[in-house]
Amino acid sequence: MTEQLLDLVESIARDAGRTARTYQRSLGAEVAGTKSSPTDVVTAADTAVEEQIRAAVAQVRPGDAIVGEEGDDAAGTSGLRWVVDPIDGTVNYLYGRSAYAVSIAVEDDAGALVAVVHAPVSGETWTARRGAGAWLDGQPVRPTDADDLASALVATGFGYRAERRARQAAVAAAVLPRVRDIRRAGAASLDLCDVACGRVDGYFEQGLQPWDLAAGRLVVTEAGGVVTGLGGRGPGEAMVVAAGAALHGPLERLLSDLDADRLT
Ligand code: LIP
Repeated sequence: MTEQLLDLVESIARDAGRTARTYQRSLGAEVAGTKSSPTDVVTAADTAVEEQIRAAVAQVRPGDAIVGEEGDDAAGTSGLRWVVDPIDGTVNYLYGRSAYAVSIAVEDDAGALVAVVHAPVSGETWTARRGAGAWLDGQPVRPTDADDLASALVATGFGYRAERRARQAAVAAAVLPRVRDIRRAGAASLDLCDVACGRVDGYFEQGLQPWDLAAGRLVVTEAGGVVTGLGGRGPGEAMVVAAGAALHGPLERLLSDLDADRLT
């Protein structure tokens, strides 16, 4: 059953990616509005792509619930819930940059069951099934074995509100001399997938919403990585820390010492 469900999610994500790419190339990704701040933009593509995904789900699995970044929550009767970020990496998308993804997870009461993160420009597609593994373009993926912060390449991101960015910048400044280097790609789902396939050793960010996190989290955990908050708390808006099993502890302790999950 989950194999067929994953195939359906991947098909819908790829179709959505084609729409996003078409908008980006031909129509231009113009700002249609803003949300939490003047820099928290939404484009016509965000809305169109999410509407396309919602319509596809309603046609094939009408009893499923849907939670998406751009639209209203849709209740369901099946016990399954689709968690959708139609274009994760919206600012990259707006500027014609390639680091954005269609991120879709389907959850049951125990969490994510299947996940797809599809990058329309590169075509790379990460998939995961709970208890079965995680793949990039059909090949198994795993995090690095890094266990030493000083040689770790760590990704992070920053929020849309200036007061939160100021605090995040202070945390990043404290982390930077303790690690090899920092990368800021601009799409949480791709940052998480980079952890899963070893393109970075770890990732942390405050401010992620459920649709930023849901799919990438399953890809990381099914690849053998660890995704938590700080101090034994689960991952969420306060903090997401993702890494291979050996590095997660040192990175989580560093961020805890910095009180990095203090919300601003
Ligand atoms: C983005 C995240 C990214 C974060 C950005 C933004 P969006 O999501 O994927 O990690 O740093 O501030 O929240 O808004 O592009 O869907």
